[in-house]
Amino acid sequence: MTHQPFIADSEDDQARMREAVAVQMRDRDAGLMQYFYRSDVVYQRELDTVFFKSWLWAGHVSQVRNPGDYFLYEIAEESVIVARGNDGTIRAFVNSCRHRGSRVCEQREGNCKTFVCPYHGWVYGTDGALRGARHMDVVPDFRKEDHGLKQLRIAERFGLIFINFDADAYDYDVCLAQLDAQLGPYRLDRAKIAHRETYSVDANWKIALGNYLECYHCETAHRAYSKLHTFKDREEVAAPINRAMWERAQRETGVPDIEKAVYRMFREAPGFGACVYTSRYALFDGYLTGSRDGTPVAPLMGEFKGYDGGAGDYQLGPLTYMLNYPDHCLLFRYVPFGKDKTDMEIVWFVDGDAVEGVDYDKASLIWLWDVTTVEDKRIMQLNAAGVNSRFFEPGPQHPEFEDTPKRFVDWYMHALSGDFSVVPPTVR
Ligand code: 3BY
Ligand code: FES
Ligand code: FE
Repeated sequence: MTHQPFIADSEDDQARMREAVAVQMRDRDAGLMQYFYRSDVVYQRELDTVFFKSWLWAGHVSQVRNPGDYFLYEIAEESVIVARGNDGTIRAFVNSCRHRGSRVCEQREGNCKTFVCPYHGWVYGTDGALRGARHMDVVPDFRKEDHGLKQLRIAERFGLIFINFDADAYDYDVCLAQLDAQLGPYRLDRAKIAHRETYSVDANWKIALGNYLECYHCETAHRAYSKLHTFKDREEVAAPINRAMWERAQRETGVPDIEKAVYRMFREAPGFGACVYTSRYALFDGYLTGSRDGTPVAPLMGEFKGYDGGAGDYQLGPLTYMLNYPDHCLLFRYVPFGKDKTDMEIVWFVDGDAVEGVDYDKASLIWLWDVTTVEDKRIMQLNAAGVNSRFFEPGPQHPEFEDTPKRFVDWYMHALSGDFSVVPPTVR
């Protein structure tokens, strides 16, 4: 699918952006300069070069189980309809009528036989095809088959539905298959969404995402999280605990190869915007899962047979992350709505057979990550306010604790300047 890139930048704006990119690239260790958070030109350009070229998590199969089921995925000024057609296929369409462009579907989710545009009543099937266009038969050469809703690329694996606005995007299913061993056994395809929450943050999306990508802040900002997770710790503290967990992980979870890492983040992704990453890291001794006191909060997921004291960390495309404990999984996604507003969404999954109030208590299930995310929202907003100072100058990024934000900045700068190439993975 082709789209209109934003074309209102003047020559001056473009020259200024090129210069800012050159300055930023000169010091590979520094954090992002203020310009990249504040410029409207940058925001419009990154929608085209980052968001509309990357694989984005749209939703879960449980939201479109039956023919005619649909939900909307919204990002920036775009709205996408994800629907299951009568033939059982899940498709994604731009929610913009092929007549005058009105949104065709207003409701965020539901089930329908057709989508009827509220403006002049054009009718589309759940497969996106134009079925009816009132009185248009008088228009010479009008053919309904030329005016179906615009379709997006889609990839579905592990019950997770991803979309891409770029028709030439790399085949993401091939990339996701690299995580079959480590993600498959949670059986997310038959899992249940126990809760979802949107945290609306007054900060640029790169501030919000940058926060997720490092745990240098965890010890200062997240007391509850840091009590349980070794992620905050230096290699010398975390390495022996992780090694012991990796040794017992297969045995205790019953999942072969659960501890094997895959590193294809950002520029090292198999194709642009098609990142896949996983590694398993340990909780401190005595903690089994990510709950208030580290005790189980739900039945074991899918094929899991026990707790290994570990958690799986995943990247699924550049803007979607998962943190999966043996008894529940969390999905985090970042969605920009303007350069100063980002929705951070969390989806809590439990095993498909788990019943609320019987097998799990929702408040206990969500406690840790709700508390942690409210803490994150506060520091993201303080960060956003602080970088707006005309005296702000980015400092160095820590070589170990801020290694992932560094990889992000490198990828982002390349994408912004139109370089979508990928590089071979570095051995870690
Ligand atoms: O940002 C946090 O609080 C932590 C750090 C790593 C993953 N997690 C989301
Ligand atoms: Fe949809 Fe006219 S804009 S029918
Ligand atoms: Fe955090």
